[in-house]
Amino acid sequence: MTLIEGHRPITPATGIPVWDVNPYDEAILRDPYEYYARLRELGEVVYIPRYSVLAVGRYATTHKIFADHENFLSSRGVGLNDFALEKGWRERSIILEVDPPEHTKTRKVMARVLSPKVMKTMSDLFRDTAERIVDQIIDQGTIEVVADLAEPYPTTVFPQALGMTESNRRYLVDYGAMVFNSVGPDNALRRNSLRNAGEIIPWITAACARERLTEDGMGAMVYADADKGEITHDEAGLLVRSFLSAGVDTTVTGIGNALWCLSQNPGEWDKLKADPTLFRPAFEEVLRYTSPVHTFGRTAGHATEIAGYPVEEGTKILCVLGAANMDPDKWGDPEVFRIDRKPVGHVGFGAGIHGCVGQNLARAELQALLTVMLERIDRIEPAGDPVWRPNNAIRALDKLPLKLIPK
Ligand code: OVM
Repeated sequence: MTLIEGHRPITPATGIPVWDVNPYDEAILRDPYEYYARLRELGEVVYIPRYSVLAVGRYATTHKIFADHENFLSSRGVGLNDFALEKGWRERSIILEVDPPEHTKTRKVMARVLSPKVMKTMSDLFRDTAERIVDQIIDQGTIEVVADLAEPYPTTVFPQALGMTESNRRYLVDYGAMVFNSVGPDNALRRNSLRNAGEIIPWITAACARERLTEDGMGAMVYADADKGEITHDEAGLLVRSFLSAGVDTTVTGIGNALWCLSQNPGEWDKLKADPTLFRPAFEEVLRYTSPVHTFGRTAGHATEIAGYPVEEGTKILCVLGAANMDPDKWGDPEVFRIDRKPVGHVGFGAGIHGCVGQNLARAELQALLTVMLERIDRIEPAGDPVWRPNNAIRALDKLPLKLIPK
């Protein structure tokens, strides 16, 4: 049988609206809000013939699919390729691309290493590095956020927290782009980011080896759990790889998107400056408003249903988190960025058993950086048009010129 994007084509159930759209069109990836709105308007679930997939964008249904890991599997890949039919582009992740019971064991190890208690031990590192980088950019006056701040900060603190003895900013950023573009179809974005795979994957794999990691970082904690017999030593290496896959691009994007939101909404910056304890709801609102991971998929493990429509075994479902986070049936004035909204239940970190295990680390990084910025910078002003960097799974900036007005 001929596969489409590595999965079996489906015949959608009668009544499911058909939409001739390419969700991975670069124009949509750059400015997705109309696509999100149309997807929600069309129905609970939509069939997209171009890729023979279903897509969901209403909040309640998207959340329900993420909560239902028994019907909607991760082990067949969270992109368009069905791992039951074809091998992926790399050895599969043993936390992202597995179901229970395999998932339970690796998730427990990662949750312990990424616990709030461990995150507290990182706060000096996060704060000191933020001070150093913010001091540098203040002297510049006008900065380009992505190159001057959003990429440098995580690629400095994160490898240190992990205990990497040798780091490479370009490789880490490019590997992240590769991981997330690979969740999409075989388009130019995916092919271009995979071009350097032959050079980057061996570097990443080598960086995950125990002897390349210090004895006091998160990587060593994962290997210590292997010593205790909770996981194998090979599995420890793959979990360290998950840190490198999921921990860089996402936080780079979080920083860029946060500064985009705050620079476009100076009143919200002022509110936060006046009361930095609003950091937490402010960051959750950035996640709701920009959905750094805009789309992740699931695969129907057996015949099931979505909103009453039958769904065949093997169906790929695009869960459009960006659309769910903007659903007016869930959020009042969803297109308004309000730092005190407290958007409880947003799916920016996903939901259910696969919900982001690194979210405490992400918050700690963002908190350290934003706190230092709010202490030292009076105002931030756009200094040119923002440019988005299309990616099949991530909504990230390519360029954000900003003027910093120090206190
Ligand atoms: C992994 C992985 C990769 C991408 C994303 C992710 C958001 C995890 O390799 O485990 O979580």
